[in-house]
Amino acid sequence: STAPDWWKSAVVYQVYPRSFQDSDGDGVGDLRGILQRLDHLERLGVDVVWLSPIYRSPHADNGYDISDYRDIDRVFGTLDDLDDLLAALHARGMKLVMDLVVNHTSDEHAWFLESRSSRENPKRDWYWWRPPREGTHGGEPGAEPTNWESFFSGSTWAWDEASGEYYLHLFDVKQPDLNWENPEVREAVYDMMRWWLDRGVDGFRMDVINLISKHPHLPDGPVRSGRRYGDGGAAYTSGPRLHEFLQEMHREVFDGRDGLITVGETPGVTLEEALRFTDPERREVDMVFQFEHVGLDHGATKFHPRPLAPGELAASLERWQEGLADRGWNSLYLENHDQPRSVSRFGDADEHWYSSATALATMLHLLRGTPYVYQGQELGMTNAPFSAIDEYRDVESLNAYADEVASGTAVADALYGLSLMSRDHARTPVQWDATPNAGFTEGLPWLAVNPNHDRINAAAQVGDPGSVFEYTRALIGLRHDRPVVAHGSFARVEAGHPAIFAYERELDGDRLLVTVNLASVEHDPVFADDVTERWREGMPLLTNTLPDAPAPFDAPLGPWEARVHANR
Ligand code: TEU
Repeated sequence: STAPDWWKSAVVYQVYPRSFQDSDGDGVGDLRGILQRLDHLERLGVDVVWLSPIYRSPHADNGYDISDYRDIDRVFGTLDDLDDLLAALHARGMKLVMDLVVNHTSDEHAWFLESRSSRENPKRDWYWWRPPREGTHGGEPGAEPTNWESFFSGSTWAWDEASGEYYLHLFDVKQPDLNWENPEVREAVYDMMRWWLDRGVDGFRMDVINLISKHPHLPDGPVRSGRRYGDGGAAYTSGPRLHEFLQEMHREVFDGRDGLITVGETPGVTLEEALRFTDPERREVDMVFQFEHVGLDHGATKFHPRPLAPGELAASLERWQEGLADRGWNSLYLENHDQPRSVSRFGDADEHWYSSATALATMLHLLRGTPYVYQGQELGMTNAPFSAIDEYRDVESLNAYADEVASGTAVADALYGLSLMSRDHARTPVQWDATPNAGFTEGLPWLAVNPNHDRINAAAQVGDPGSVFEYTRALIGLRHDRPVVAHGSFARVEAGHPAIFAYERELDGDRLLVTVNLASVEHDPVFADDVTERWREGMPLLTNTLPDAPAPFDAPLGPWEARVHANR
């Protein structure tokens, strides 16, 4: 895997360390816990492990608030543990990607403590400090320098009484935004990145990297009717110097190093922007996480979701396949630590759990791009059945709930939104076995284990050919065995119903036909004559209807049936 674009045929597995495996009984997952579970990852066949943040942190946002970039938080272990994990992954032929959270630090980071200490401090300008609006007094409602609403509710500005100014925080009040306009900030970040690469890590997943360049005038944003705060997105998403900063980072950090993988997390990114990020000639990042398909079901807010129409998900993914067909590269994901479980959200976890989990996996893994598997997705883990607010832990959920209830939403309605969309659904402990804490911990888990771990767990699935795990493993194997999966072209095939997502992949005469019914009802595919002609002699390669014999390519599709045919 020394080709410069080795990551095109790789599959990445995301570990959310807090919820993966606890080794010391404190109820929180840790690095030694991950070490104990490497057989699972190796058996699945993944090439790269991405770790959500394990750095020193007060955990206001589960580690996305970093107080020391060069040390491991005690709850997760030590630098020695990290070195051991890195060596063990490398020994098994897997790479390690670290989370890079440099849009903001923790308010407990030494840089911010200095910056906050006085207006004259040399690091004052490392963050975004601003006086109250003209004619107002700091701390009073409406005195904030802009009207922007934080991702986690409330204003993006926190009043600092001692130094008499506000600081900017797009996320939690404990996550002050770094000022990337200041070259010292950028140099400090690049230096830290080089330090990790020198230690042997293989790349970075860059948290909200498209928010690092703010419009220097910090203009107010539009306010939707009935809302107190405005949407500042236009002022800080894809800001004026974003690509300059990323190209500088590439020169300063990545040039001359081989075998790395970089992925930018870019909420709200457009197709045109994604092309700018991932066009290899621009030397920015290898790929980005776009958000279109995970925003389709958002209503007025993400906590007021709407059901998707048949075909909406497929149409969105198709658009991105087409858009990044010739230049650039897609990352492929349905889940991460911020999203509900895909089988609950896009599938049918109640009536067609196995079929819909495997249908979604088929669709995802055989698209053009680099697939990301989020821990537990390979087991078909589902949303948590939480019904009371004290079962939730996530700052976004707790703040949104408080906000809703304060503005008059009925408690039951606010809870309903969380029951569909809370980030905590992705964060319940990995279900290793059917024992009381699912094999995750000997102690009290920091977030409740999903009671369905008695049915849905790794011990029951690994080695069972009819399991979501083994099916996912087969899909990953296909990518490794058949270059057409990684490198082939993509073309959607019309199949007569929007809920049928059918597409062809082609590379040097090797062809695949992927046909997935993304619905809980049967659909009969209707193909054009040229397609029928091409696939009449096709050979079934994979289907999620075991133990039934594989059906012909144009047979009626049962609920969530998926099939893959090859031309040789
Ligand atoms: O997320 C950024 C982001 O835009 C979202 O996906 C976020 O979860 C938002 O609240 C969705 O409503 C990244 C991290 O993945 C997330 O865990 C962090 O909380 C956030 O940045 C701040 O670091």
